[in-house]
Amino acid sequence: MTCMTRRSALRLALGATLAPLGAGMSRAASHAAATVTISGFAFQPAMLTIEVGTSVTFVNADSAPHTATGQGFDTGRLGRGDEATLTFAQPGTYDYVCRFHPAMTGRITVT
Ligand SMILES: [Cu+2]
Repeated sequence: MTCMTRRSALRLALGATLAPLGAGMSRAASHAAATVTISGFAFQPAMLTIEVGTSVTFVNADSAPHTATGQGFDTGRLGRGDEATLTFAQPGTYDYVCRFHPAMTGRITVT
């Protein structure tokens, strides 16, 4: 359902969006990227809508460790300043929480 890298795939994904006009709408040329920042014990934005194939980078800006954990994906433990990138390859609604702080919730809608 998803794939992830612990390293920053964000730059690669951004590079892919710079395909010239006229390259068509092939999947390889349409990789988009989004960021969810974890700050103040909250996901920002908590509600995010993206297109299929978009890579979402979760960045932990808090001192406390967090995760973004949903059905079929998990960033794993993110310490201060850590980030993880997940690519959402299937449409759907993905609710997620922080495993350490279950009151932290978010939703990614993939269209
Ligand atoms: Cu947390």
